[in-house]
This record gives sequence, structure tokens and C-alpha cells, in this order.
Amino acid sequence: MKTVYSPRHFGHSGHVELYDGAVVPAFEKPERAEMIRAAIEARGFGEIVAPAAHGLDPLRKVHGADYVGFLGRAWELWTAEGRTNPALPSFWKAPGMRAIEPEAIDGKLGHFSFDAGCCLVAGSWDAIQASADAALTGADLIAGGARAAFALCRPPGHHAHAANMGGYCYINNAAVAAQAFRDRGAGRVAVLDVDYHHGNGTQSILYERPDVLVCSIHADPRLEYPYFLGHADETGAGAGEGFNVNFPLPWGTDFESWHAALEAAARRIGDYGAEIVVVSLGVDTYKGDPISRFRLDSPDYLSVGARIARMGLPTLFVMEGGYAVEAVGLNVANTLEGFLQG
Ligand code: SP5
Ligand code: ZN
Repeated sequence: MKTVYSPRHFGHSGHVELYDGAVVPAFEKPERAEMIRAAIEARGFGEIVAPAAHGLDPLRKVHGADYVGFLGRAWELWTAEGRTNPALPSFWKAPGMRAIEPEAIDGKLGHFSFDAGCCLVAGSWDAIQASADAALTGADLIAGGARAAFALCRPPGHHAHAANMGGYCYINNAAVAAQAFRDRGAGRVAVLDVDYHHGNGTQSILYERPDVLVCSIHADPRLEYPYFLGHADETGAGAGEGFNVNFPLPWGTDFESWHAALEAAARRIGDYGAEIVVVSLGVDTYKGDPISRFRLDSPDYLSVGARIARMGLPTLFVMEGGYAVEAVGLNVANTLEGFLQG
């Protein structure tokens, strides 16, 4: 299995988030991707290739053109006012206020975000584009006949909505890849999101579509981020009714309970008749994750990968979360090894 990786992710460094009432260095940091790359190299899974540039058109198929334009210009607009801090949003519209894009960058930052978990620094946009290109290059490999590919995306994507960044995510790499598969002729695509957090962006983008089934296993939004989406009764809308499946689980969930949800999701994807699966691979389900509360252990990820393999589908792994830096490489590599042996 090839891995698609770019060192351009390092451009997204020195960024911050609002956490426990303080502005702190983001848990989503460059060392994560480097630990994963090192673990993949050490296991010898296959070649590590650079992403090919796909331009912005594939991004604009799932995101608003105004939002993509904002991401491209935000740092320039922010620094034009003499600032050197990361461009972190802190003003949002409430229901009843008007969704008119402000001219001032401080207003734009709030208009195009839903939390203070995403900021932009000088190299963020370049890293964001490289991350999306990694997912698209992974999709190319599978379209070219590979059984599987691993897009080592950083920054991650599954929280990003069509026109809002949040939760460390800017461009929804999984949705971009799913759309790319559709555009290349796949009839039915599934997204399986195993990150600890609900894939609110992916769900939102694909909610009214029957051509992409979205299944997400995550901490219950009554308890956990992103709080405002990810309940079990969210099953899709319009033509997409029945094509969104959420598996919210309580804090403290162990591997046995978590795996039962994976089994149900895998069966649903099989029943759907998916031709390809995009796996939003977060390993923040790990017991040692600093911001999460599930209890999977490193060997469990071998079983996760093996169950994904048993779906028997061409599989694109897209990297999402996982913040226990010392274990993130091991946990991702175990997932991929379980898949390759499964
Ligand atoms: C891609 C991804 O995994 N994004 C996750 C973003 C999570 N941001 C909010 C985390 C909130 C953690 N709350 C812990 C409070 C106890 N100190
Ligand atoms: Zn997560």
C-alpha cells in the first residue's frame, strides 16, 4: 500500500486553539504526521509518494468558492492590519443575525468557522492544499487499480463544513475524495469515519445525497465535541434519507463495545452496495489520547484494520485525528497492518 505524504504540512505550525479557557499550542501539531510517516517507513508497507497538484476545482465541488477563496487570502488580509499572531476566529453569528460575509478579516474569520479550534498562519493554506492533494492522489491510486492507499493528510478534514472551518479542519479531504471517486464513475461510495469525534463536516456536506453513504462511530455529542451534530436520529434528508448512520457511544467505551459499532457500520456499508470506501482514520479513540475518552489500546487497531479489510472494498484511508504523539504512529501503522493482513 502506498502512502501519500508531503512535508508541506510543516507550513501549518505554531498555530493555537482555545482550550480550557486559554489560548494554547494546538494539539494538532506537525510531530503527529512525522511520527506516522516514520512508523509507516519502519514497517515497509510500500512507497511513500508526494501528492500531485489537482488545483482548486475538486475542492470547490464540496466547498463554497467564497470559502475556498477566504482560506487562500486570510493570512494576507490578517497581516495587512499589522498582526503577527495566528489568525484565530473569536466572533460568530447567532441565529437571528445575518449571514453576510463581512469585509473585515476579523468578521470573515468568524463567518467561515464554527469554533476557535482553527486558525491560519503563514504556511497554513499551502499545507491545506497539500493535504487535499494527498487525498486526491490517494483516490487516483485506487482509480488506477490499487486495492488501497493511505493519504497521510495534515491538517485533517472531517470537521470542515462546506463553508466553515473548525476542529483543526479546513478542507474536508474525505468528502473531496468521495466526490472525486463519483466523478471518476463510481456509482456508490461509502465514508466510514472511525475518528473519536463525530465527522460533522462530512455528514453535513453529504447529508442530502444517496450516492455517498456516511457512517460515523464517535463519542456522543451530548457529552463531547462537536456537541451540535452526531446524534443517532440524524439519518439523512431528502434524497439522502437513510444514507447517514451515526453510532454515538459513551465516554469510557472499550474496544468490545466500539468494535460492535464497527461491525454494524461495516454491515451497513456492505448492504448499501458500496463500490469504494473512504476511511476517515482517526486514532484519537486510543486510551492515552490527551483530549479524548475512549479506551482502545494499540493492538486493537490491528483488529480494526482487519475488519475494514473484510469489507472487501477498494479502500482509501484518509488521516484525521489522534493526539497521543508518542503512540499515533504505532496506532496508525497497526491499523494499516491489520488491513494488509486481513
Ligand atoms: C480532527 C479532530 O480530531 N479534531 C478534534 C477537535 C477537538 N477539539 C475540541 C476538543 C475538546 C476537548 N475537551 C476536553 C476538555 C477537558 N479538558
Ligand atoms: Zn477526532
